[in-house]
Amino acid sequence: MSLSRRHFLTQLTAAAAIARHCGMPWRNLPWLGAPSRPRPTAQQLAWQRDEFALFVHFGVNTFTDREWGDGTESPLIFNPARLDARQWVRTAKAAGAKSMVLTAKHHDGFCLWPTATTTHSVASSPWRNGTGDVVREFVDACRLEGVKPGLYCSPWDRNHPAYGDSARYNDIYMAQLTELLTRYGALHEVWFDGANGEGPNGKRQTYDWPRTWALVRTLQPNAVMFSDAGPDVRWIGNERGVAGETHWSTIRPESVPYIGASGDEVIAALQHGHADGSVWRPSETDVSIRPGWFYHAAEDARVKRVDELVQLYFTSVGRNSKLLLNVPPTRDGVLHDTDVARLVGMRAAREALFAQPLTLRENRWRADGPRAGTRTIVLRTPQSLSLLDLGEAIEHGQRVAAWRVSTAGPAPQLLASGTTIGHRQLCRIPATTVSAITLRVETVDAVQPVALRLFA
Ligand code: IPT
Repeated sequence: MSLSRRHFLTQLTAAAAIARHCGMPWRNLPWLGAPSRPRPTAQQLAWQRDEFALFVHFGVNTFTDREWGDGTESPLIFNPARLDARQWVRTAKAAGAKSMVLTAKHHDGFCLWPTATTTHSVASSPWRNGTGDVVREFVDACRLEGVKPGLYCSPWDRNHPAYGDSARYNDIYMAQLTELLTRYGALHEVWFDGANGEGPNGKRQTYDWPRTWALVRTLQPNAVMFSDAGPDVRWIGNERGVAGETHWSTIRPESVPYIGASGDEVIAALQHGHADGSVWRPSETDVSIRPGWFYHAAEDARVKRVDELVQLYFTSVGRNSKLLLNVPPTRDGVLHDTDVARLVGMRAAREALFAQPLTLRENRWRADGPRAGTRTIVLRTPQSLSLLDLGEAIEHGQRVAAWRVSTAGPAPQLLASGTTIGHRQLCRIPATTVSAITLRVETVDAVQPVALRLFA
């Protein structure tokens, strides 16, 4: 059988399966011949469908009360009395997170694993008498609890003497990444921070990103790579936890010319993406549960409230992004009780919001020409509606550019409207008693069914 015939039959089989899911004859699915648009790899799709991950900032800054160490810290200060990575990971699970990212090396250059590239690591610390490995304990805990591990390795290194001697430091950085990417099993995400505070008279390092990304692709082919410029996942453009209301997973790569680029146009591109973007690069919304990224006892009374954490879920996951929520371990090496309680509360509050799906009598979709569609939902009885949960089948790309939800009937009442949908669009509305609903979407090219779930 020729490849093209086999490809067509595969497409047809997939279409039939989706048609059955949507309760419509497959031949009505117009996107079989739809113009091709960027779409996620299997790894990007799985990464986004996880929706929520925990970030763990831990290192010498935990012991100096700083946010950016300057590389002069002594390894002797690193000595968490009761480090418990199992507690970190169990907390992540209790919060509903599916993956985690640990800062294996932050800007101060202190390595949380024994490395051959520098003595500025746990091997020179009193912790576990210099025989400890935080990265090992973290990935082992993740695997025991079924949570996907990711690692952050700061390109900026304020301790290593080679930093600024670009060729030499790039070799050092490749060696550090090689240790992290080969010793600790499969990784879900590799995180490249673009932060760099070197002033004009500071050390100027020219990184080799093609070499770096090729190394990760080779050693960890199933990991997604984060940075402002991807290649797989982009930054959202702020640390407040707020994705743009219009939010495309596609982007024009030239709009973010390099990692660490700033300026209104770059931030707008990160915040919103582009409908005509040539690459699929979904966003990660990173934000901390506390004012800082590292633990500071002075911030124990400033941990975000449950309602604030739920709102972050709506402004990230609810806007077609992924939430990476940072929770910093204390100097003892455990997550603070207050943080744990707020994370557990966030999950309970989220689950309560989605606990009462409305009971439907009818739920049908129809394409209205090549670039519009309508979903009509009839309820079994009039019910109170306060939460809309919309979603595109992003495995086929993202297409919706405008949507609106109204009551059905002779005098439709607009309940909510927006622009993009993507993986997920969450919208809270004032409680309204409804009997039937219509969702109308307009797309940038071919139309595909859009899911709509209704909650009390
Ligand atoms: C900022 C970096 O410049 C950016 O590249 C990205 O890594 C981001 O952090 C992640 O939050 S630096 C921050 C002080 C805005």
